[in-house]
Amino acid sequence: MAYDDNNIFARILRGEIPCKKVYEDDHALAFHDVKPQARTHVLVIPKGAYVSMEDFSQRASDAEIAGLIRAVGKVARELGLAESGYRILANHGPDSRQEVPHLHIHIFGGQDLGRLISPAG
Ligand code: DGP
Repeated sequence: MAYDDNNIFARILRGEIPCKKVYEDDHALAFHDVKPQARTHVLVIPKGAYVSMEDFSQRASDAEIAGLIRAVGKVARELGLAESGYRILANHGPDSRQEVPHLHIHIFGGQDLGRLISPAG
């Protein structure tokens, strides 16, 4: 799938659409999800143009990959979730129901998140 320069997160990165920013560095931007699904729900995105983890894991440089993963850990710590715990999730493709075609790692926390179980089939 080709990267769409006009997806909503590309526009947030360009500053065309506002976001509630929680963190930014050379490789990553983190902001609150507009439709939170937990008491704390933040998205961490790479600054590069990657559709999803499938794309990122193939094309991103080691520095970009390290930068994104370090940012996820840092954001979770800065949100005060390191002790209580958190869940990360990245959707790729139709079966996951990925909506925004720019890689984003969800961080959920601030409450008991329950078990991650969904019956197969
Ligand atoms: P996914 O299903 O993994 O593609 O999740 C997309 C998430 O992005 C969803 O939880 C809602 C969030 N989202 C969509 N549009 C916006 C927006 O304009 N701003 C912010 N902050 N979040 C958005």
